[in-house]
This record gives sequence, structure tokens and C-alpha cells, in this order.
Amino acid sequence: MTATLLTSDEQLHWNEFGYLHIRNALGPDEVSAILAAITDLHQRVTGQPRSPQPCDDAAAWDDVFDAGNERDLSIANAIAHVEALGPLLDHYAVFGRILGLMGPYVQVLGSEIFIRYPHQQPLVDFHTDLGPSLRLAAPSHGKQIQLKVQFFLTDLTEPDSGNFTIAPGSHTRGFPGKIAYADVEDPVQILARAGDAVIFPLSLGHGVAPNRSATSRVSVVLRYGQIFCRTVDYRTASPGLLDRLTQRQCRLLGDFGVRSRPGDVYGAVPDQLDLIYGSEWAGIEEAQRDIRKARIDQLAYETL
Ligand SMILES: O=C(O)CCC(=O)C(=O)O
Ligand SMILES: [Fe+2]
Repeated sequence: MTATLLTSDEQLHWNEFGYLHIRNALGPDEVSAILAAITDLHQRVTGQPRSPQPCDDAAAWDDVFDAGNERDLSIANAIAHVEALGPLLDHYAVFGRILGLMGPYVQVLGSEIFIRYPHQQPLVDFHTDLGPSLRLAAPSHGKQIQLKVQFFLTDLTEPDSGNFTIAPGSHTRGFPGKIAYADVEDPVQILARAGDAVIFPLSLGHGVAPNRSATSRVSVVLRYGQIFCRTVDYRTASPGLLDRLTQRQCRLLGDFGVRSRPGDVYGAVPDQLDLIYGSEWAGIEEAQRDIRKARIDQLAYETL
């Protein structure tokens, strides 16, 4: 596979429809390892009696969210609870696209596991993920401030299987913060196989279809943001988690090494581009351009 950031076709598709569907982003072995780890965690968090063992400590129960409506269960701070998710942070099949859409000053603000149970009604109403603050400030073009990637771990090749459902093109039209599933005109259910990934901006209207199949749908969502954005799951990633990740994956969780003051995200970060583009993407023209610009900025910081 040749390394790319974003092809012009992908950029056009993103601009028009507001998402990218990357097929077979994960191979079958990756899917089964992650799914087994999530199934195990799910059994532990739903098993009785509750004990602190599902996560690192008892407080981690706060990350488990069960609305009690038999529609779904979600687990926030997923990267901290499932070791097999670490490689998704900068996965080769999607990370280049994320850099193409966002540029290299990115981090992962949060990660979430979704287990969506069989249920006759839509599982989640339509909404955007912007919230009132980002809605006001979000630019309509240029690099994304935040976006999400959803990795599907079970097959969703038929509609009404708890599919991720979108209002294509709504990302540029000021979609409401929340609206009943039934009130959305022409919702499109994404038909995905286990291993596919979908990247979408927070401004895209999306919801979750009913799950009239016999099995639960399982997926993982990562939220990426510019490095100045506030994290969702953590203030500082725990040392235990960082110990088992690569340097780039640690950077993506806000670890700036010796440069650890909060204000550093507003200055030049000397090793950011080399680390983030890495050997995989550094040779691409757009990356080279960014790297040259960053060197000039860095020099100016140091010498002027
Ligand atoms: O489960 C889904 O397909 C959608 C979840 C969702 O709304 C989100 O990750 O923002
Ligand atoms: Fe959402």
C-alpha cells in the first residue's frame, strides 16, 4: 500500500457527503483480537457481583455508561481499559487520512466502546457532536478542529442492524444539535463489514438505526482534536497506559515529554512533525511542505 494523506477524490467525497468509509481498515486478526478483549471486558462489567477488576481501579467504573434502556452500553476512556486498542491511535489505514484532514498538530481526545443491543426502535436519535461552543466557532472549510473515527468490529452489511446512520452532506448545513431519528429526511444507514472504519466531522448529523438483528453491534470510536482542544477522557494519560504505547501514540495522548506545560500547545513543538508524520508519511509532498514551514517557524522562535 502506498502511503497517502488524503487523495483529491477523498477530499471531494468528504466535502460533499461529510464522511469517508475506509473498507478493511483492520484485518481479520486485528478485529478478532480487539473483539475478544471487548467481549471479555463487557462480560466483566455486566457480570455480578460488581468488583473493581474490569478496569485499573474502582473509579474506572465511572467510564461504564449503561442508560438502563436495554439499547446499549458504552465504555469511555476505552484505550485505558483495552490494551488491544492502542494500535488504533495511529493505525496505518486511517491515520494518514486524519493528518490530511486535520494537519499534524493532532491528539486523541477520547475513545469509546459501543455495544448496541438488539432493539426494535432507533438506538440513538440524530445529533451532531459539536456542542454549543464548537458549533459557534467551527470553520466551514480548511483543516478540521475535531473529527471522529468509528471502527466497526461486527458486520453491519444489512440495514437495521444497529447501523451508524448519517444525513449525508449535513455537515455544512447547520444540522440541529439533536433531532428525533424519525424526523430526519433520507437517513442513510452505513453498510459496513467488521474491520471497516468511517471518519466523520462532528458537524455531521448522525444517529443509530434500530438493531433488528439477533446480535449486538460492537464498535470503537476515537475522537481526534487539534492539540489545543480539551480532552474528553483524561487530563493527563496515566503512566501505566503510556508505558505500553509508542512515542507517537503517547504524543497523541498529550504526552509532550519534557515540554509539559499546558501553554506549550500554543508554541512551536520541535519534534511534532517528525514524530507524527514518522517514516510512513514524512516523504509525502504535503508533509514535506509542513515540515519545511515548521522548521522556519522553529528557527524564528529560536533566533529572533
Ligand atoms: O454508535 C454509533 O454509530 C454512533 C455513536 C455516536 O453518536 C458517536 O460516536 O458520536
Ligand atoms: Fe455522536
